[in-house]
Amino acid sequence: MTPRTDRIVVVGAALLDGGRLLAARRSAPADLAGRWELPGGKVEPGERPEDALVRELREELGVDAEPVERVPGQWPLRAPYVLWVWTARLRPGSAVARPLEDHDELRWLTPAEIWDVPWLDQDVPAVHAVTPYLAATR
Ligand code: 9L3
Ligand code: MG
Repeated sequence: MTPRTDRIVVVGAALLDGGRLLAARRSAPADLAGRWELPGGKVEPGERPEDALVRELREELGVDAEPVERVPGQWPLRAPYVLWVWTARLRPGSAVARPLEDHDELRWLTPAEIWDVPWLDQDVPAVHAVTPYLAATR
C-alpha cells in the first residue's frame, strides 16, 4: 500500500469579540480531554476551508460566525493533519452560549488571560500567532 503523504487541513477559529478570544476545553478524545483549543475541525473533501470553519463553529458552538482573515502559518498536528487558523467574528444576533459537542467548557480570554488555560501543545504556536489580533479588535 502507498503510504498516505497528503495533508488534511484542520481549520481552527480565533473567534474574537470585544478584544477577547474564545477558548474551548476538549472533552474528547481522552488524550486531548481537559486541554484547551481554538475550536474547529477537519475540512471535508471538496469543502473550502472557510466553509469548514463556519460549519464547525455552527456544529460545536451553535453560532453563526464569519471568517475574517487567515492567520499566516500552518502548524503540524498528528500526521497527516495540519492546522490552519482564521480570525473570525460572530454575525449580528449570534452569541456563544454553551458547547454542543467535543467541548465541556468555554472561556472568553482577555489578552492578559491568554496563557491562563492549558492549551493543547499543538495549539500553542497558533495561539502565539493569534495574540496580535486581539488588540486590533478591542
Ligand atoms: N486539533 C488540534 N487543534 C485544534 C483543532 C480544531 C483540532 N485547534 C486536532 C484534534 C484532532 C484533530 O485535530 O486530533 C481533528 O480535530 P477535530 O475534528 O476532532 O476537532
Ligand atoms: Mg473540532
